[in-house]
Amino acid sequence: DRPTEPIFIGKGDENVSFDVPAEYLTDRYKPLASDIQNRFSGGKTISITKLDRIPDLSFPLSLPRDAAFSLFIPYHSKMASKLIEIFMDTKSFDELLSLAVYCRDRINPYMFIYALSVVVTHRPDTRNLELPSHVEMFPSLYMDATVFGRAREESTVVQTGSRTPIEIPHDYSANDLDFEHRISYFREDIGINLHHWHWHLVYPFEGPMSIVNKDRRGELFYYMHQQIIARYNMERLSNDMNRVVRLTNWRDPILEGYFPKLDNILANRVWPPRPVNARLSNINREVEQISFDIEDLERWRDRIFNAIHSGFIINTAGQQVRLTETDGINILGNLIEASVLSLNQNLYGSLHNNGHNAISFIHDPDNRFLENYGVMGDSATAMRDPIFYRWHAYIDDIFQEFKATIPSYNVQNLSFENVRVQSVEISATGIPRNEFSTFWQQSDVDLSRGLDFLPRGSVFARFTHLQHAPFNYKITVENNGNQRVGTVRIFIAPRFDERGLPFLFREQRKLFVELDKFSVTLKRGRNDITRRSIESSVTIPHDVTYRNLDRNRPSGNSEAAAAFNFCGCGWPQNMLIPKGSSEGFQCQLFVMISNGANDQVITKKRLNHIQLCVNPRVLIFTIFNRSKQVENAQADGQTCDNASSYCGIRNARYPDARSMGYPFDRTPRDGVVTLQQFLTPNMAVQDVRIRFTNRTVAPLQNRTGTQQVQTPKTT
Ligand code: CUO
Repeated sequence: DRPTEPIFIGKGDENVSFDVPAEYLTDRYKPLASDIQNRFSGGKTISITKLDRIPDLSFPLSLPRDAAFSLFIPYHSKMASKLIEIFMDTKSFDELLSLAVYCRDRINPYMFIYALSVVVTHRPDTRNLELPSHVEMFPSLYMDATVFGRAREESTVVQTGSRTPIEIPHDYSANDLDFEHRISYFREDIGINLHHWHWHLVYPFEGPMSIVNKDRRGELFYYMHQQIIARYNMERLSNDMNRVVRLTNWRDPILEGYFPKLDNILANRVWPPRPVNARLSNINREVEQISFDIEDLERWRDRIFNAIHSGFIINTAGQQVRLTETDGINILGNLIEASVLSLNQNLYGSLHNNGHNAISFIHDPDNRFLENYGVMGDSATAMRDPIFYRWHAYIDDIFQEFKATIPSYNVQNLSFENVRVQSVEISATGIPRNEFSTFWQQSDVDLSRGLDFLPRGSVFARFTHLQHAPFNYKITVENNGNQRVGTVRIFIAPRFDERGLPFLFREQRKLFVELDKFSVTLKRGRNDITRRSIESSVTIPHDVTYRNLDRNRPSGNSEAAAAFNFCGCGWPQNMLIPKGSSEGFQCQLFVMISNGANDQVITKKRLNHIQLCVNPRVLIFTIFNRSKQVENAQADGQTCDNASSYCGIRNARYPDARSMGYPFDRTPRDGVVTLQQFLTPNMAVQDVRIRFTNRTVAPLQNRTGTQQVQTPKTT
């Protein structure tokens, strides 16, 4: 009399059922239980322990299952936070699994998955689990809606093994009549959007303090988004576009429109578009319990600028808290976002989050048309919209305003005594020295985990993304002191502005994009350092971004499967280098070696941290599948440190004691006008070019977990 509920896993044709306590079934499924069991029996069965007491879920249950859930809406994020707390409070893995099964058919699925993902990635007994990629669980958030009709046809009519991937055309959301469309390959890149979703999963702004309160979280909010803007601007300049214009006047019409072409399968709606010249207005939507005026945004903005210029903020007790050189940026990051760590939300509000809300509800500010939020309302989709960058350029400018109030780095802050960087060059097979080669590449992603129709089995979508040929850095360093540890910091920036004039340092510094950062031991005398592009501290490898994309990937409980699946936060390796241009976009590669003794962080292991995700139809199986491995895993075995520059390190403090963005995060010292004048002997600059070839490389058939990219022949 214990009916079995089917749960599919996406890989192959396996299916797994849960032996669910009868009391757990919802009223709708109770009468159907044995029928369902008959239809799906034959796979593995997993027994679920019945809990004696189900905790009070009434608050998270108050969101309808088919409502659109947005973390930017405080009412929703508080519900998710409550659910996270309830999951975190379960005493054992079995209890968590049981409660998750109970919730699965009751709680709003998007909230359920978000909350469980946060929990799974932060609990010591689950955080080593392998979870499916978000794009496989919710493919509709990441690609053109027409793909799914075609996938349905393919998977219904054609047998597994004979199916051909469904190609997503390059120009599915607009054409070149829209000027901004030139750069849609960046905005709509699946890996970039996955990174953003993961970042916000690792750094939620609401939730239990044990999860939210991570080392330098506010500062990382500033830095990771600053780097997005720097990267976007470099991408724009390489496409002959101007740098993004800040969204400053919130009463003017917004020039950029965006029509996402995405389905919102969970809410059974299409994602609302935003026509050109839409205007922001006061928001008052009872259903999401959200209301604020444009004037509120302006008031918060003015108070924040006031605080920056006075050098302190006022906390809730009415006391002044100084915005110091070391902590000021972290305080401001949390205050402007705003996270629950904001020292005074009454006074400074929630500028950034409500900017997202004002934009995402621009088409229906009072809910008279019963429309959901637009793509700006979800971290998985926000980066598709050109307005994201205008908004974040504005937010970044506030942080820059603060950075201009703290002391500039003097020569001593930048130098490393007796260390001289003599040269830096980059090289790649078959490509001229100091040139990067970029081109298009196709990749496949398995849609079957996120589709709920039969028959099962993989069905792939094939998308085209930017790629570059892997390259090496060669750095020659002279150390005239004793053996020491240094930190190598590598950045790249464009040389010329929109008018073709060389950048002045005060502008160029904001465009420096971090490419890598790592420690080296410098012996006395000459040191030749070689570093591969795929080792970058800002990126994760291609196959980690797309996870199960590899058809030949190791599976099961093997160590190999575990090692390549953990850490989903990280800039996608394929987007490390901007597109450049066919003439060769001219850039400057910058290398600095700073004194490792000053950069080091005393690492205390923390109990909380990290990422991941899950789909109602997939997740629970996945947890179970890995439970054995969890028992055997060392508690802190995996550090997830391969993209630490933008994502931090799991269970540890941010690995660099310097201000994030060092040495470019501050205005230059007196007398420095050009990059050359900024340099100290432990730095070097090399002119480089990024040459784009308009060719498309076919998907790799045999992936092994590391990136293998062929270089196309130049025509
Ligand atoms: Cu990442 Cu505005 O913070 O989207």
